[in-house]
Amino acid sequence: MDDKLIAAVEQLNEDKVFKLVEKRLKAGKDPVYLQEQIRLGMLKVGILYEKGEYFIADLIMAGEIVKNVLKIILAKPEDQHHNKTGTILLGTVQGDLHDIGKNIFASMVEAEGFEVIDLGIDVPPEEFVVKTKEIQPQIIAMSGVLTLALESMKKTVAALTAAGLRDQVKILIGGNPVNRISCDYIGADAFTNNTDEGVTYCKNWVAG
Ligand code: B12
Repeated sequence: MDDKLIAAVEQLNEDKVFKLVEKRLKAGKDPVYLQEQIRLGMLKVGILYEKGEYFIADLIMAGEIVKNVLKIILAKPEDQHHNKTGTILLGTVQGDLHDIGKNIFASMVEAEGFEVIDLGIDVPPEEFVVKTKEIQPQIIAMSGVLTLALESMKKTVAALTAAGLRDQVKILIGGNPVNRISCDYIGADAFTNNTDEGVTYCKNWVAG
């Protein structure tokens, strides 16, 4: 574990986070490892928020720092892939505005050659339905960090089923509150709170 980097994120020390990340990247550290350290720092931010030591403004600041530093960590070399692996329709579900985990997942599947149509945050079920008809993705990936996101995911799968689209797509759900029980309740094909595992699901699905 990279204690220094984790602490810099926890202390919302943007300068230090950037300096440490740049240093680690130059030294050849794996971007996926660095991204995981950032996530661990964010977990500590969440704990301080729960304890009442940090406030919403701190969460917003933490979100901005991480968003900016991930641009450096996940910057991908141009022309990495020429053949499209598949298409993924992605979004943070209705009522949820958290997008850092979603954005990490997007960068990772793009690096594997997937085309990602990112609907952004607070995406209503109907928007997933309309875009699924339009784009015909092989995979729909939904992100949610709040507990309430589980209900939105369930509504989204129900809306896809009602529109007759459910059987045409694989559905992946990701984020802190997802687990086997919620996956069954929602009616998704797979769940994970680990982006690497999410990428593996997507690769396996398009490989048949
Ligand atoms: C930053 C942050 C915010 C920022 C978000 C900025 C942004 N652009 O995303 C802001 C300030 C907007 C915010 C707002 C709120 N937040 Co907030 N937030 C956080 C915090 C500190 C970090 C979240 C984060 O980005 N983590 C880092 C990323 C990398 O981790 P991640 O999102 O979990 O994603 C990883 C996996 O889950 C997974 N993953 C995620 N999505 C997907 C999708 C796919 C397809 C796959 C494969 C994988 C995957 O991969 C990622 C990488 O490992 C967490 C605390 C925590 N411990 O998580 C609270 C937290 C999530 N927030 C919380 C709360 C309560 C709120 C507010 C309600 C606060 C309020 N009173 O207003 C609002 C809700 C706004 C809304 N409607 O969404 C609670 C949620 C409690 C709950 N169980 O519902 C938490 C847990 C804090 C706490 N401990 O109380 N928040």
